[in-house]
Amino acid sequence: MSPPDRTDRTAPTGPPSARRGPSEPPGPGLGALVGLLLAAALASVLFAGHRAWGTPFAPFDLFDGLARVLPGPVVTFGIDAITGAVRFLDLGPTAEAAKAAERALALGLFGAAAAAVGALLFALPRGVGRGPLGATLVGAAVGLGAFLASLAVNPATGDRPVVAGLWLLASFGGWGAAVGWSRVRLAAPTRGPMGADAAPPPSDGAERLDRRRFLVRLGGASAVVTVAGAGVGALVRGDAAPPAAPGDAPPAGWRAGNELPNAGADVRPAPGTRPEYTLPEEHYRIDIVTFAPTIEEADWSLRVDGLVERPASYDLAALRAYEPVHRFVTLSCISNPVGGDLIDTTRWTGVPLARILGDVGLRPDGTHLRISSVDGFFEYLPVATALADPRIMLTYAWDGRPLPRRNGYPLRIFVPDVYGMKQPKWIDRIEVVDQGSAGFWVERGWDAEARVRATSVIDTVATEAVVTDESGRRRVPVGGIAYAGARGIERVEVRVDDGPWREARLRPPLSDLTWVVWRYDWAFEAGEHTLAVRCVDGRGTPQIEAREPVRPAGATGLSSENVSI
Ligand SMILES: Nc1nc2c(c(=O)[nH]1)N[C@H]1C(S)=C(S)[C@@H](COP(=O)(O)O)O[C@H]1N2
Ligand SMILES: [Mo]
Repeated sequence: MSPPDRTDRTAPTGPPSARRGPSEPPGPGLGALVGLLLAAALASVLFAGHRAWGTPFAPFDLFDGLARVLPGPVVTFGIDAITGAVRFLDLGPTAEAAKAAERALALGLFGAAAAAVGALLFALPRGVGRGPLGATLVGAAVGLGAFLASLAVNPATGDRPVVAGLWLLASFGGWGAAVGWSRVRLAAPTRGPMGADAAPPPSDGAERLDRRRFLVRLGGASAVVTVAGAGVGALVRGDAAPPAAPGDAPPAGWRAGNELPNAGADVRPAPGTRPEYTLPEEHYRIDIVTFAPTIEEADWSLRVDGLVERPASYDLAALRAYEPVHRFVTLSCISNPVGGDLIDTTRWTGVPLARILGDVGLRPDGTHLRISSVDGFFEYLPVATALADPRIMLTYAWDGRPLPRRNGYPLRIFVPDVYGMKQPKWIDRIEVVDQGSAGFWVERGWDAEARVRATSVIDTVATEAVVTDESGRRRVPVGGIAYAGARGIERVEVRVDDGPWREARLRPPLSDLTWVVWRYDWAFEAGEHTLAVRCVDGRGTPQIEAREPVRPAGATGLSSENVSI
C-alpha cells in the first residue's frame, strides 16, 4: 500500500494568513526535479539490464527512433551540428567523439523528457494520475511507448518482445510509482508518512526544510541506484565484446603485422602521414544506431529471396564455404570533409555477390537488389551492376578476423567507388525486386549515386624531419593521401604559396581500391608558407578544386596547410 495523500487532513485550521504553508502543493518545478533525479536511476537500471540480459536500453532506442522519424533535414542538421562541434572543439577522432556526443545527447533528452513527465504528474488536478497508482500507470504508458520505439529500431527487442515489453513496462512503471510517491511525500507536512497525524502542523520554514531534506535523500538514493546499475553494467559482457572467432578455418592468410604488399616501395610515407593500413579496432564508424546491434552467429542468417528461382538462407559457415576473395579497400563516409578522418583502409574478405545471385537463380524481371539490415538501414543496387562487377562482395571478415560488431558483424557489403552510405552493414536480407528506389540516406536528401569524389590531403609537413638530398639540398618531407574510389590516382601535385604546381611522388597503393600515399620533399625557404595539394584520378579527371560542402554529394576543395620554418 502506498501512503495516502494527507494534504486535506492537515488543511489549515487557524487564520489563513498565519498558516498557508503545509497546504501549498508541490508544483511542476518540483515534479521536474523529482522526475529528473529518478530518471538517472531508471536509466542506470535499464543499462544494467541491457548489459546483463540484452533488454533494450530505452534512452538510446528512443533517440534512434526519433532520428528515424524526424525529417531528413532535421537529422542531417543534428549530425552536422555534432560533427561540427567535435571538429571545432578538436575532441579527437570524429567518429568516436560524435558517437559519444550522440549518446550524451540521447541521455540528455531522456532526462528532459523525464523532467517534463514529472512536471506533468505534479501539475495534474486531484484524482487524475496524481497519486502513486495514477503515476505508475502514466509511467507504464511511457514504457509502452519506449517499447514500441525499441521494436522499430532494435532487432534484439523483436527477438524477445515479451521479455523486453514486460521489462520496460515494469521499469518505467516503477519510475512512475516513485514519482507519485514522492509527490505524496512532498505534499505531506511532516517527515514520517505514518506519523503525520501525531505531529503538530509545521511552520512554513520547517516544511521547506523537510522538502529539501527529502529531495536530498531522494537524490542520494537515486545516485546509489545509478552507480550500482552502472557498476553492474560495466561488469557484465556488453556489445563491445568481439564476436566469437569462426569455428572453422580462419578466413584469411594475411593480416596486420605481416608485410604490406608495397613494403619494398622506394617512396616511404613522410613522417606524420596517417597509417596506410587501418587496424579494424581503429577504423572509423558511422551509422544510425546508438548501440551497435549485438548479433549472435547462431541466431543469424542471410535471406536471399524475391524474384529468384530458389530463395535461400545462408549462415556464416555457408558463406565461408565459398572460395573467399580478399581485397585491400578504402572506405569513406560521404560526410567526410576535405582532410577529415572518416576514411580508412583495411583488408576485406568475403564472397562475390554474383556467386550468390548465380546460386539462387535470378528471374528475368528482377532488376534491383534491396539490401537491408537489422537496424532498418537499406540500399538498392542494380542487378546488372552486381553481376558485372566481381569486386562487389558480401564481406564477413576484416584483417582476417570476423567483422567488429560496430562495423557490421556478421555481414556487410562492399561496393567499389561509392561512399559508405551505399554499403549496408549488419545485412540480413537481399530481396530481388523489379524496381529500384531511394536508399536510407537518399530518402533523406543525399545524392542517389554517391560516387566517391577525388580528394587529396596534406597529413604532414614534417619540419622536424628534414632530409638532405644527393645535391646537399635540405628538404622538408610533405605527405598525405589521395583517393578517388576505384578510379585510382594518376598524379598528385603540391603548390607552395603562389608557385607552380609540382608533382609529388606516389607510393604504390595497397590495391586499386585504396587510397594512395604521396610524398613531396620540399626544398623550403625559411619563412611563412601555405602549401596546397591536388590530384588527378586514374581516368585523367582532376579533382574539383572549388569548395563544396559534404551534403549532398561529398566534399570538394583543396586541402592546405600553413607552416612557418
Ligand atoms: N546497417 C547500416 N549500414 C550502414 C550504415 C548504417 O547506419 N546502418 N551506415 C553507412 C554509412 S553512412 C557508412 S559511412 C558506413 C560506415 O562503415 P563503418 O562504420 O564500418 O566505417 O556504413 C554504412 N552502412
Ligand atoms: Mo557515411
